[in-house]
Amino acid sequence: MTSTAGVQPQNNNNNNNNNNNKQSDFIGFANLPTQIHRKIAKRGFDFTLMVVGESGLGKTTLINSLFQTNLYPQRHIYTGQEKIHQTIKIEPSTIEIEECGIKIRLTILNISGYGDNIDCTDNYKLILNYIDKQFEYYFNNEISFNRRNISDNRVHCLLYFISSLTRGLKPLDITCMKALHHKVNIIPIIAKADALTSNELIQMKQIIIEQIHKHNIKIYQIPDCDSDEDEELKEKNFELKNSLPFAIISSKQIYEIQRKKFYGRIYPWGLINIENSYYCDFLKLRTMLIIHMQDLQQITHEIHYENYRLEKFELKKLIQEKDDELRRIQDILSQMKGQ
Ligand SMILES: Nc1nc2c(ncn2[C@@H]2O[C@H](COP(=O)(O)OP(=O)(O)O)[C@@H](O)[C@H]2O)c(=O)[nH]1
Ligand SMILES: [Mg+2]
Repeated sequence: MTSTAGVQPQNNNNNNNNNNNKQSDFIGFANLPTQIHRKIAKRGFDFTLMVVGESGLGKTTLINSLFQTNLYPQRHIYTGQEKIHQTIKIEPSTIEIEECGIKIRLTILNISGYGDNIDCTDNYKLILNYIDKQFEYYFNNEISFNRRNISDNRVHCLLYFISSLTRGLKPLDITCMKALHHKVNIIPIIAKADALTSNELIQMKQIIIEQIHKHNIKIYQIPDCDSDEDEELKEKNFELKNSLPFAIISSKQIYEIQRKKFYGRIYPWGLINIENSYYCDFLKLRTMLIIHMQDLQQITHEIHYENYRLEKFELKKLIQEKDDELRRIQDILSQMKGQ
């Protein structure tokens, strides 16, 4: 931990939705192993990230620090009374990034009002509907003539925020994740991990993993690296796989020490750099999103979207069968009437 003496917060008004260095630095495609880089460079990217969790868990702060921007600048803190009447809403925000010839249209869907009401049992339905609607949009485009220019608005990844103040998952978390896990790649996040000691964090991760197994929740499985990938990446990937659920500390405040700027949180006992893996998994989450962005897209297309199509066809078939049956009954009835 760094001493806070003489550390000044920096101005943090980088409200930059253009392609300047800061954002590009983050996505850091230049640093990707050439193989992955080449794969991604071939075609551009539409990537949609959804962020779900109760109010106040740090979703907006994480998005802003993750993408080094101020996508959601006006934050309103709801009072308990307001929360009761608040409805769940999806707030989309899109940034375009281009680096080293790779274009990404990154859409963030921030869910507000989730878990705020007294009865939250239906909260996941809006999210479910939204995901299905994007599948439907894609499907309709796919079967149309203009299929070469389909923009992909399907939700490729969902960061699910779990409160660090409860021991493990709440019933709402279990219900929601179970309702969504066949539709989207879920990555669980322990929010505000600075509320836990190192031992408590280890325990918390264990409890959550056990609950996920017990309730048969399917979270996103980080894939193994190709065998011909370099050793450093393989090692990084192994660490990522063992770190789930990612423990996150986020901040909107930038500090500078020895000319190095970083997002940090200041405590009575010192200052921490949220990118320091000793304190939390912020960097791991970022790395994961970069190196597995393409896999998240592929799983969305090959598994979740395919499931949707199958369901759609099966439903169509079922409706057709019922229609045929109804027609047959009507025929019999009119025959009987005639007799
Ligand atoms: N202690 C701590 N506070 C955080 C962290 N991340 C965000 N916060 C604070 O929590 C409050 C709510 O954050 P916000 O991002 O608006 O939460 P949201 O409602 O989930 O979008 C703000 O005061 C943040 O500064 C964190 O990792 N640790
Ligand atoms: Mg918010």
